[in-house]
Parts: sequence; structure tokens; C-alpha cells
Amino acid sequence: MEKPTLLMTGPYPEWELPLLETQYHVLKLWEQTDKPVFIAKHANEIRAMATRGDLGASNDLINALPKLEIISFFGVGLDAIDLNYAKSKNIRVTITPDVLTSDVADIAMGLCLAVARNIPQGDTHVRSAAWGSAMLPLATRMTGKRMGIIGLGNIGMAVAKRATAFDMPISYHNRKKRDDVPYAYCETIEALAAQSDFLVAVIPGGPATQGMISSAAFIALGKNGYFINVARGSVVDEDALLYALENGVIKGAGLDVFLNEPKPDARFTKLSNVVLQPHVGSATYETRRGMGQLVRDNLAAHFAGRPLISAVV
Ligand code: 8YV
Repeated sequence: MEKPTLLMTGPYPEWELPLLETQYHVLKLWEQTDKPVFIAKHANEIRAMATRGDLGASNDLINALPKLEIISFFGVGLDAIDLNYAKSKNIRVTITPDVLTSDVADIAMGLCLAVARNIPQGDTHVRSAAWGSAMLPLATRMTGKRMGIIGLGNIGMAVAKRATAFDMPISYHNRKKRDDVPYAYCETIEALAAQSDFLVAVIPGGPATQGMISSAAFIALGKNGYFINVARGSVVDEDALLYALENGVIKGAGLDVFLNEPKPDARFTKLSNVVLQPHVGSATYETRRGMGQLVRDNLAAHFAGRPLISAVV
């Protein structure tokens, strides 16, 4: 039987391509100089798309592919696709949940510790041979401080589990109060911020959460509070965050995501009270292997006529 044609919007870890190529005729969109011409040429053969959270699938791209049946995301973020549009075109959409939960929660905790305990500064201190001649400023304890989680989904729960081991009392904000957790619920982000020392964002991006964490939240978090973002840059009013960091409205931030990736606002790099990461929440061998496997398993299920494993549409 002829292999179905799969359009990849961007590269996956290098081991994935040969695995995909055993099952599909793979087209590499990112290598094309004239993408619209390339799409037009292959429009009638492309039955599947493998994309990433950051690249998504625009309505224009979906519209240009009349034979498209399934879009498989390497990631869980769905802010770069219009799900209703995909649904209206009868296109299935899958994501890679669960396999990345622990790693994203781990990086959230790592950022909390890194910014509060000045880990990057300590590293620089040793490397620069300043140890012995200059003193590092004292850091802030994390154990026992109040943890506030914006978005108590799977990743939020994994953050709560880790924070519990740090003896942190936990509060959260969600669209709806959860009846199955022992944590304190706050109806607004500002109320949550007011009772947090570490405020961690793990909500999905997209229009519904755009700029949701605003200056009012930073004022409520206060001058001893830390803001951590492992969700999407879009969930924060980034100017308000920069203002808060530059003017001591909050103490510091640990950021894995930004509004403009991969070229975040340069003002972040001038600040000494932030720890910055290049969107690596899920970037471990273990998780990326799990994500690749789940993309392939969903595609295989689709073409075998079996139920999809992790479909959102
Ligand atoms: C990935 C992510 O970095 O799952 C998501 O939404 O942001 C991350 O896991 C991304 O999808 C890989 O490109």
C-alpha cells in the first residue's frame, strides 16, 4: 500500500524523522524556500500534518490542504490553531498530554529555586574566581513559602505535588473551583497573588487567557514575591511584568516562555532578578521521546481506523 503523505511544519528531534519515514511520505515544509508554491504542489496528496506547539497550523494552511484528515501536535499547547476551524473541516487534532507533565513541573520548581536562591549568580561567582574575595548577597528561602498556582490542570497538580514536598501551603486559581483537591481556591488571579510568595502560571495560551496576568497581579504579589511562567508568554501583560521587575514591584521572575519567541524583549536580559530559559519545559530526552511516540501512535491509529489516543477534536 502506498504511504500516506505527511506534512511536517518544523523539525522534531533527529531520531523522529527516520521513524516517521518508515510509515509516511514525509514533506519538510521548513526546508522549502517558497512554502506557498510547495504547498500548492502537494495540496492534493497531504493527508496528515505533524506540527509543534509553537508552529501550530494556521487556517490558511488548513484551507490550502483539501485532503487533510489529521493534525498531530508535538506538544500540548493549542494556542496556534483554531480548533473550531479544524472541526468545521472535519480534521482530527491530537496532542501529547501526560508524557510532558513531570518535566514542565520540574522546570517550574527549578525556576523557583534558581531565582530565589540566586543559582545563576552563584555559578558565575565560582567561575569568575570571585569566591573568597567578594560576598554573594543572601538569597531567599523557598521551603515553607506560599505557592500560588494559576491553572490547576495536570501540570498544575504536578507543581502542587512538588511544592508539597517543600512544605509550601498551596492555593490556586482556575476557571472553576475543584472539589477533588485540598488546596485553597481563589476566585481571581489578584486574590491568589496576594496570598502567594511564588506565583506560577501553568494556564493554556490563546485568546481566552491573553494578558490575563496584569499589573494588578504583580502589585498584589508584592515586593517579596516571585513570578514563574512555564505556560505561554501571551498569558502575561509583558510590559507590566517588565515594569514590575525593573521597579521592584515584585522581587524576581523565572521565565521559560515569552511573548516573542525566539527573540524575547531585550529588556529581560538587562535584569539581574530574572532567570531566563528558552522554552525548554518539555525538552528532555525522556519527554521528547514520549512526545514523538505519541505523535506516531496517534497517526498510526488514525490510518488504521482505530480510536485516537489523545485527540482534542
Ligand atoms: C514544546 C510546549 O516546547 O507542549 C507545549 O505546548 O510548549 C512544549 O512542550 C513545543 O510544543 C515543542 O515545539
